[in-house]
Amino acid sequence: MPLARSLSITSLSGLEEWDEEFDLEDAVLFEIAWEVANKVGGIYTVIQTKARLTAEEWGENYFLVGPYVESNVRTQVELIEPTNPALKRAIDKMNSSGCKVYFGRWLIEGSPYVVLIDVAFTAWNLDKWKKELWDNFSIGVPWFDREANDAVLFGFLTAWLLGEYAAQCEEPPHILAHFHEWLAGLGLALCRQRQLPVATIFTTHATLLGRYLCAGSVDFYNNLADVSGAVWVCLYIITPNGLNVKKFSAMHEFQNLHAQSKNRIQEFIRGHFYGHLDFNLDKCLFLFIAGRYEFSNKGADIFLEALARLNYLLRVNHSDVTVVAFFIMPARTNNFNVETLKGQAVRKQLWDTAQTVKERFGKKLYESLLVGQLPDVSKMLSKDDFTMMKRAIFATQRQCQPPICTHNMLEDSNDPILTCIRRIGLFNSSADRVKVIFHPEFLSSTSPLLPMDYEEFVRGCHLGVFPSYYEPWGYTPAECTVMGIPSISTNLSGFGCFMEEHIADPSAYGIYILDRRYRGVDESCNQLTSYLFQFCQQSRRARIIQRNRTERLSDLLDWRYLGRYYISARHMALAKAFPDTYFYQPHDSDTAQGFRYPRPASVPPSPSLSRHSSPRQSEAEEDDDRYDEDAEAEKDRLNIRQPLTLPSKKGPALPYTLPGANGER
Ligand code: G6P
Ligand code: 1S3
Repeated sequence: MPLARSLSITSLSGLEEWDEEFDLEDAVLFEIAWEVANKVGGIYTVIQTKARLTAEEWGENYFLVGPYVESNVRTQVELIEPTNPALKRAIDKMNSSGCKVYFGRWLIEGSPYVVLIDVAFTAWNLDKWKKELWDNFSIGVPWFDREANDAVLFGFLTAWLLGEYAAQCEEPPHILAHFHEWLAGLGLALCRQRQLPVATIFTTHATLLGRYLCAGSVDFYNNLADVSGAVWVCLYIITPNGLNVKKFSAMHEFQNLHAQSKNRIQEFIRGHFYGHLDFNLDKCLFLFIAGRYEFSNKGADIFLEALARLNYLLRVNHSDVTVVAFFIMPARTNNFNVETLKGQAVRKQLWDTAQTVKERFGKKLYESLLVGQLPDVSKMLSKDDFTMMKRAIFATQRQCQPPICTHNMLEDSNDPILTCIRRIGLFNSSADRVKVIFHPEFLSSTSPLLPMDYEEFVRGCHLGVFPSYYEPWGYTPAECTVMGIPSISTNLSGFGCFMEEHIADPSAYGIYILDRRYRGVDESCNQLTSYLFQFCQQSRRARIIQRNRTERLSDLLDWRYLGRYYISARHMALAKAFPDTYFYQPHDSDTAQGFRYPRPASVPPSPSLSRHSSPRQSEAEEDDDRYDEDAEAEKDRLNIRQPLTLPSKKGPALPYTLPGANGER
């Protein structure tokens, strides 16, 4: 019998990583998800960003399993011969039995191997497999449900692959299969039913039941006792998701990126609001919400309501700040609308006119200097120049308000965002201090309207607002954090709870966590309004400091740290399935409280010392962004870095008690 191996971790630069001496050599990890090399939503981000870390741990024995989608493969995958002999035999065997299974390298960080299964090619098995599903599990699948049919095919093919791989191994294999979401989950059930020698893990990222219950009229969180145990499990075992954090060598580099991207958003605004640019773009704040279009689950409802209240507050307080709130949520559309495209065309025309006049002006100036004369300024512009400029100005006249929606909506009259906007009356009028732009399509750098990819757009905004009601984790605020952009999330989202647990004063770091758990909707909406109003009252300097702090939290969201939860789960599963070979040693720190970021060092200890509220400070000083940003940042950095040396060197500090962490089998 092989020696039982224990699992240990070591500390590295303050962030602990698993000890490489742990021998996983003969264990093989299959990670199975419908979103492997196939972007549908957040699960793709989990798999894609985590791949590097997982490949580092498992090397040649890590295989991602997903669906074969030709268009994706053409752009993302290099098809090669299978590297593992047993896997090659298994794939060959399946292919000679009427399947189409491909092997390749996914061209992302970590270059993991992928096994891609063409589910449509095996659709002839569907009825047979559905019958098996009914006979063995009493699960019936309607014939017309494409998604469920794909899940059946994918599940059976995955179980086939794992069974075939086990059969092709010369020695009894140590297979670990990690299934993501219900679309892949059937494979796990079949592994169990067929008693395959496979250790299994299942991760759900959200549940349809949760989505529907929360979006409906059920007061879900106050009636949890009536909800079945299964839903509890789906909602409350949460494994934090990380990101690949890109660190810039210079502290201020991400601030420069903010300024560059903000300029590009401002250009778009100039076009969108042509003829109504009666607000100061330099005092304009960009807020946004983005994600799957689930109006109330993602909190678009409460955000709109809070914007209406914010509009009122800014107006009655005679604020010179203008807020532009973007809603980036894909809906069914018929392409961009004419008025929106026209806005960008008008802006472009103004720009071209200015360039032409500038060139003519410059030429005259040059010629005058060449002959040693100072130019007669009154003659520098010709009649033609004036005519051209007047025509360009006339083109900016507009009879309607700047549009709310950038696209022609297919269901305009009953679209939830538009319906709500009609009710609350935020129509982008001149008097409104809050303007709204609904972009019902994900962003793309090739868009004729707003040619920016999502990352650039986030960098250019001031605040991400994600007041979700149903959000198992929530990547959007995490993405903001690693780019140094403050965000609002809720204590009903995995991200919000995680940050609340780890940061002593989250809002000082630009992490606003809305209470949607213990407050009613109206109260939560007031809280959101007050966060937004406070944010609007900050000076530029305060925003810069806050962004520096936000960005420094990014270590906390790095897979190098959060990957440990997945690593623990994998090691636990191996130890449970193969107790003679693997031994999972839970550490004291598995149940420890974790650690907390302290309050930032540069928060003034007393209000009397606060520079931002100092009555003697002039507005110019407030807005001066040339203060010693790096010194301020360094002060915070020293204060923050320390707690990142996690409490135990023996094991990962797990703020959540993982199931089975007490070692029971
Ligand atoms: C960054 C840039 C500054 C710029 C500032 C604008 O910090 O480095 O040069 O002034 O962004 O900040 P704001 O919050 O007003 O967009
Ligand atoms: C789900 O995607 P969603 O936006 O539909 O999975 C994500 C990745 O785990 C998670 O962050 C999100 O909360 C879920 O909702």
